[in-house]
Amino acid sequence: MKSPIKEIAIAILVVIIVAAIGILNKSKSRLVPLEIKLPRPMFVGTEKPMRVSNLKKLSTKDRPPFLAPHGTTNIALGKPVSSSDEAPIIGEIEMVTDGDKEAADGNYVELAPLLQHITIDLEGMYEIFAVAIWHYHQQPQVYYDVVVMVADDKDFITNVRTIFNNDTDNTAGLGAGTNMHYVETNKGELIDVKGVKARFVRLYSNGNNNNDLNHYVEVEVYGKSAE
Ligand SMILES: [Ca+2]
Ligand SMILES: [Ca+2]
Repeated sequence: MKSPIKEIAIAILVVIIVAAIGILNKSKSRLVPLEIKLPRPMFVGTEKPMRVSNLKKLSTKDRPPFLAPHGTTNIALGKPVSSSDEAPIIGEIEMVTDGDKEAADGNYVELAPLLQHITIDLEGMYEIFAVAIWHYHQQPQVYYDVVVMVADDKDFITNVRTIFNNDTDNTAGLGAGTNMHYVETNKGELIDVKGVKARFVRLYSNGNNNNDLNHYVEVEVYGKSAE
């Protein structure tokens, strides 16, 4: 004969286990604000109106918190970077992911004029939630044809997805985008990537409103391992 006490005890145990699994799953997918440490600002606002089409209004307010799953970190930090310009004019390509975002002289890489791109190898498959870009923020400047893509392979053949594109007239020949031009500031440009899975991140630019050159102070990729 079955003991009712034993059956009740088993039932209670089952309830506890189910509840515990529920709490565990919830904490795994819990959204928390991303901690993005900003470099020192070099200017406030723009002195004169800029003659750039489709330009996002420069906000002096703080960016609202960006929510991402608990455990999301900058997975680009210290990762290898390659470039279409193998011998940069100023600086080293490693500066893109060295963790230093300050605007100071000698703290950025300058690539050849017109359309150039850099590619970050995350060295594994990641679920990506945000990409933050600092091209150059010593002075208000707008970069043209900013196109950001992710892919599974370094040659961008497999599973290529465009996550940002402000080349509205398709100058770069990568397809016309719908994102806006923006003024570079210490806040960088934060792209909401919504959890796409990829290993490689490629960023294009095609000079800026002051000259034809391309610059990077830092690029951060926020994600979690997908392996
Ligand atoms: Ca840097
Ligand atoms: Ca364009």
